Amino acid sequence: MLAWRPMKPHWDIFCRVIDNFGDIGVCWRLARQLAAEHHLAIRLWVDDLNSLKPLCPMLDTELPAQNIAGVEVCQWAADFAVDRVAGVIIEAFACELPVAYIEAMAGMTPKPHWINLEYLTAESWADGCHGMASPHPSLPLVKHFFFPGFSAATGGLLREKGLLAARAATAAKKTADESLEISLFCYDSAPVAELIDLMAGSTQPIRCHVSPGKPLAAVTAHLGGSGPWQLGQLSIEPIPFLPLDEYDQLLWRCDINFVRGEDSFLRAQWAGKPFVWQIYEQEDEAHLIKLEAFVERYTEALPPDLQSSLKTIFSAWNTGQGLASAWADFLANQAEIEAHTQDWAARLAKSPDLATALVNFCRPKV
Ligand code: TRH
Repeated sequence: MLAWRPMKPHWDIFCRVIDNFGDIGVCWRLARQLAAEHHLAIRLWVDDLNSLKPLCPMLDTELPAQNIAGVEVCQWAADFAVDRVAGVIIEAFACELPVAYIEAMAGMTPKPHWINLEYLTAESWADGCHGMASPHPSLPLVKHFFFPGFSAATGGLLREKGLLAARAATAAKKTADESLEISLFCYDSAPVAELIDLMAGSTQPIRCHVSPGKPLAAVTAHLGGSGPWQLGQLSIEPIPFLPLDEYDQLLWRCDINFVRGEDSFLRAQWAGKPFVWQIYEQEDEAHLIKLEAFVERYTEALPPDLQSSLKTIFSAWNTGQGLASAWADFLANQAEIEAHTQDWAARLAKSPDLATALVNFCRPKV
């Protein structure tokens, strides 16, 4: 006899790629997790499948729709036609849903949940804005703002179930290696040339893995050629863009990770290794306030010397000022910074993850 199974609730996630990989990185990660851990029928609408391809090589960019990892990945084309309205709609980063879809939402009873998923910030104003309702000016619809964040008053952070356990299991297998392994993922505005010169003066062997695109462009601008390069004890190796989960493995394996934007920045925290974050630049240097808000939170439990060491390296990497002394100090405190980052990740992991918080937020109220 066939067992009766309730239909999976439908969620639609809309993602418009602004630039780089962060918008799609966050949406793809969230979509996968909602499907795998919360057993939801997820459609991910992406306007630029080419930006997802490097993170998810099995994607066929020619197909209008395909099922990967339990997610229906759909091309969000200009001639978007509404075939059904989901119970929960996630508009990622205020990407503006198709007008026809909004009108179809307004015709539903009950009305679907409409969530605007915002960018991650450690700034305290996110506490007050998380969950805020924004009624549509003319239709009977309400959109809610969902803020990822570091405090209990926000929607939390993306973290897959078992992530820290998987990291710990990999760490247990790592063999001792005397070289310092570094991953480099940054924008081309970072002081990469200065970092290379500093690393080249090291007496300890260093292996630096450079991601393609802007990080590699910054390295080649300084060294010429196409690599790999050997400068004294420093070897610099261009690496391919890794599928999402393989990138985690790289972050877990390296001793120091240079990361950027939003998603790699968070993954470096889950990796529990010393990391240096290059924040995505905004107009009028607004990003520096966002950077400071994070660094304050991340370092608040530390003694003044370690606090200063971290503040200095984050500032130097983002402003290009004072990298030489900041780097020396960061390296001198590497072991303490690693212990702190492990504690930080463990502390963050005690809060509900973002996907679970979203599911709870959109649970039908009885
Ligand atoms: O690529 P980013 O700079 O992306 C963004 C966007 O620019 C976005 O518009 C902006 O608002 C946001 O930053 C703050 O950095 P991010 O967020 O780290 O995204 C990179 C993604 O690529 C992330 O999901 C990790 C993934 N990745 C891989 O899967 N493999 C790799 O080898 C690398 C280097 C990254």
